Amino acid sequence: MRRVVCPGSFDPVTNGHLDIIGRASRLYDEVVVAVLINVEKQSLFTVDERIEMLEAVTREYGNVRVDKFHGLLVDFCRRNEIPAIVRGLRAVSDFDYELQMAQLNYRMAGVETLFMSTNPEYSFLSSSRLKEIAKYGGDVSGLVPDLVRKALEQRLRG
Ligand code: COD
Repeated sequence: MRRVVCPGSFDPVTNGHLDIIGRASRLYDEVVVAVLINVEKQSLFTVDERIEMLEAVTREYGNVRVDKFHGLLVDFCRRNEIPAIVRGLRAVSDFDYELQMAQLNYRMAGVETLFMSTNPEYSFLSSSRLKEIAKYGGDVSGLVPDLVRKALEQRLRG
């Protein structure tokens, strides 16, 4: 079985993430979306809330599983017998960070990283920008699935 992991924070999942996950699901038998448990970073949604949203919006693909991990991504890959990571590249500014991570992951465990270019429709989109727009009452429809938009409204504006 050809399996790949899409790792990230997904706080919350955006249409940019979904575009990468959906395209990966057409290339692989199984895509494992792995949410990082990072106690040092303050997040808007808990890991379980993020997983619940991801499960709901990826259900239609049929071959996407959502999981969580802490520690090193390569250890998660080893435990789950996953030989490759898929990452989205939005702009040159993503490249340095992504290249270092890809090289470290290969060096540590021989896990490959494949890069997918962003859909131009979402190249400007990140979870942090999205939260800022939502926080100040901007319209995020079209940038996130509807259930995420509602969750953002509830969380940020009560
Ligand atoms: N278009 C296309 N792709 C996008 C878009 C968009 N608009 N927005 C985000 N993406 C892609 C990102 O490029 C990424 O590939 C993925 O979606 C997830 O994005 P984020 O921002 O939620 O995820 P990150 O960057 O916070 O994830 C970082 C990891 C969790 C992968 C990383 O920190 C990690 O592996 N941590 C564990 C410790 C470890 O093993 N470190 C590496 C070796 S030192």
